[in-house]
Amino acid sequence: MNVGAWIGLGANLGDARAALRVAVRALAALPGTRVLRVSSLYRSAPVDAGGPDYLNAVAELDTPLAPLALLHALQSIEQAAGRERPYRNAPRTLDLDLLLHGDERLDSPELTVPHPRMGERAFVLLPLAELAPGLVRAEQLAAVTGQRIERVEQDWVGF
Ligand code: A4P
Ligand code: MG
Repeated sequence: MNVGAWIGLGANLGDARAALRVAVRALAALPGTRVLRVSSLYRSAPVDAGGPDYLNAVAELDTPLAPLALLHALQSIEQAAGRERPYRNAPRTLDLDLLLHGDERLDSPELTVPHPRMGERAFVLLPLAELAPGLVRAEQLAAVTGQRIERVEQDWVGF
């Protein structure tokens, strides 16, 4: 049975926009999976991290993949984009986070859903609120107004 899953996409090294476009196509190519919607592209200042500004977006999937299978698929897509992990929150060519997977609640180091930090991050909350306002609370948005973020492009995926 398929479920709705929400993916956070981010990149701040190399051609970040191209990496995010390739990533959305790779998501759409996962077994039985459809990309239902993709948010606008946002430019954001690094949060708890250094390096260049990030490009971020959120995608809504319809997928038969169970949470761990989907996480592993996300990691394969990151690897294919040349992701290296020299240290936590290092600048990256591509980061794919599993934000929500249906009503699933999981809490292990390998996979925690809902994503433990999504509620404190403008680069997740704004694109998510654009697609699904009901998933984001006004207090959460109010708490992240200090984080610099701008919406830079709509319809950037082109598929
Ligand atoms: N993991 C556990 N739960 C999840 C989940 N729901 N989704 C584990 C994805 N991974 C999950 O991730 C580290 C470990 O988290 C994995 O082994 C996985 O099993 P990672 O991608 O290897 O490392 P990371 O991304 O450096 O660490 P982490 O903790 O995922 O950081 P975040 O929270 O993803 O933050 N600022 C801006 N403006 N935009 C950004 O996109 N991203 C980060 C990374 C920091 N600052 C940013 C941005
Ligand atoms: Mg990550």
